Amino acid sequence: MKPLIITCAITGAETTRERQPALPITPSEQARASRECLEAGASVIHLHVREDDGRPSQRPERFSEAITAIRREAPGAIIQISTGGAVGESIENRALPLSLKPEMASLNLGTMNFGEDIFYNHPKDIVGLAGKMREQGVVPELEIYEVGMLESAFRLFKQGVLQAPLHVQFVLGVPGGMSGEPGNLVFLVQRLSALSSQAGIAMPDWGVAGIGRYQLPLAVQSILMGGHVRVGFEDNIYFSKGVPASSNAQLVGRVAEIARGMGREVATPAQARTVLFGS
Ligand code: KMH
Ligand code: ZN
Repeated sequence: MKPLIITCAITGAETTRERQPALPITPSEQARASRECLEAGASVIHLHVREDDGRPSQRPERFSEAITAIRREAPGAIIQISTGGAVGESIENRALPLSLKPEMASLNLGTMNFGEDIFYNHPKDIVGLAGKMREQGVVPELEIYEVGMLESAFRLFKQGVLQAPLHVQFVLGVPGGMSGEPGNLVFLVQRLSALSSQAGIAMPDWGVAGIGRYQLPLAVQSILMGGHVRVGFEDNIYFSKGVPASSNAQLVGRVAEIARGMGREVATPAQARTVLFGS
């Protein structure tokens, strides 16, 4: 099996300091959290930014400050910026940080209910974001919340909007998307395999981000199934039932330890770059 790539979604757009006191908000807090995550076994940082008062932001200047701080303190990190932003953010603003040419960016493949909100991803906007990523040399990570979005991704691949190798992240457990029950991940991976064969491409690397209580069981399942893992305060603020995690790195460290205990090597940032970009 390939070494395990651990992504940490350190901040997100919805988690608050009130609910998770260790949430990194400022660029220097995000840089420190990223360093700790890399030391604990992560290689990719999924990045949202906030203004100083905690409001979610897509301002490129703020992304630039955060990226500069992270590069200084955690130089190996693969930085993946969010083009999802916060629910309700305009598509124009969501695209803005792509101008910074990060190594990777998230690309959300469909509209869905998102808890009590609606997360809008119009087909033309998905195509538009994918085109901007291509222009800027940014590698998309495909955020898949249910099986229809996976099928949409392959439609876009056939149309030439997306290129191989595809990088798939199953995000399971959002109320409105597929839950994180074990059978759902098995089904999605089987569909990914079948769709890849039909499209004549190698099985893409894939990972899973479990929301809330699904984070740990899906991580373990993914380690076993040969996938990669995302953890972090964007998706889950608890270490165990009712016990908040002390840091993002604590969540990363637990997954790294479980993986090593199960005989799966944890990727360094250099190894993760080889798996993701072939370089
Ligand atoms: N904040 C969510 C509505 C992404 O980063 O691309 C969307 C999200 C996905 O976080
Ligand atoms: Zn995100």
